Amino acid sequence: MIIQRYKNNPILTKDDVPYPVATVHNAGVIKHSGKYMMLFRSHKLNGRSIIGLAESDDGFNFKVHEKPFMVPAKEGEFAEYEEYGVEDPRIIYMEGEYLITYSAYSRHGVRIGLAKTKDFQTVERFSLITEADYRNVVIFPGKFNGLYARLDRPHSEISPWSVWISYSPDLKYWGESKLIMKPVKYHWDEMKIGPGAPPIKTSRGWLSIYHGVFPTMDGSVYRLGVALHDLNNPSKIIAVGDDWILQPEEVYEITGYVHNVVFCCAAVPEDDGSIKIYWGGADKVMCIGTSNIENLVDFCLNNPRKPL
Ligand code: BMA
Repeated sequence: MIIQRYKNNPILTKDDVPYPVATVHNAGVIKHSGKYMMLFRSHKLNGRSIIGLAESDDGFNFKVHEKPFMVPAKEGEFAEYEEYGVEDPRIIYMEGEYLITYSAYSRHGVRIGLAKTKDFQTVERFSLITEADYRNVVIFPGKFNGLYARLDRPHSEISPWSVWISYSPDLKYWGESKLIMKPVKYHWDEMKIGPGAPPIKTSRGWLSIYHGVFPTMDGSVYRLGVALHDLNNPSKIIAVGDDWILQPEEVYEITGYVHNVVFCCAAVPEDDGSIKIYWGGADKVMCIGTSNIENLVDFCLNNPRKPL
């Protein structure tokens, strides 16, 4: 197994949250001032989602803050687009601040919001950075020819949902969009794929953990895979690992709010070359596993499938 599940999974559940929620899942995690900060999604008891904050000294044992970190905006330009909830945050650090991308749901569809924080005490919404029918936006923690870059996942009726890249000079206006990775027919990711954790810089390329979905008679199965992007030109995919790196196997991944789901929004690289990978189990609990960064890069390179 390329990922070792932590023996005390799940690491966070609704019972750890001091306000009423039905789930704790799909969390972004990043290190801040020596602590691991986790922004997790919870379904409220009306079925709509909010984002909570938990923190930890070791990345495994988290304590949840008394109040949610982000709830749907009540006024201003975001309110109309967050009416149905805020979901699946991803966090990166750049230029002195943390950038949080999240899905904003409303009667108009799902689009992506970008919020910023410096200290995880206060949060400021910056901009809605896509129109409707986008999810899973991860921003690279680096610039390319002066431009920010993101992986995104527009919906499509004609072609299976795929990973695209877009660029921006200011985080607000995005363009130069290009399709870079597609699902493969009769493969574990044949139905749709989407970016997972924000990409991690390695000496051999940007390592990107993504999710892939396979349709079965019993509903969809969500698994995780890895891809490697060129260091200087992230629209070029060097290799995609052919096999999944994680699939639902434990009880807390097979049954929950939505069964057979492992869904990743975060991975934290450590100085010793290990990596902590966080995933939601069955849309209900938070889990962690560890792996080795170079082993994951080898996993892409040794047995690759075509990106397109
Ligand atoms: C996706 C999103 C994720 C969720 C997954 C599995 O479409 O809604 O937030 O984890 O389905 O239910």
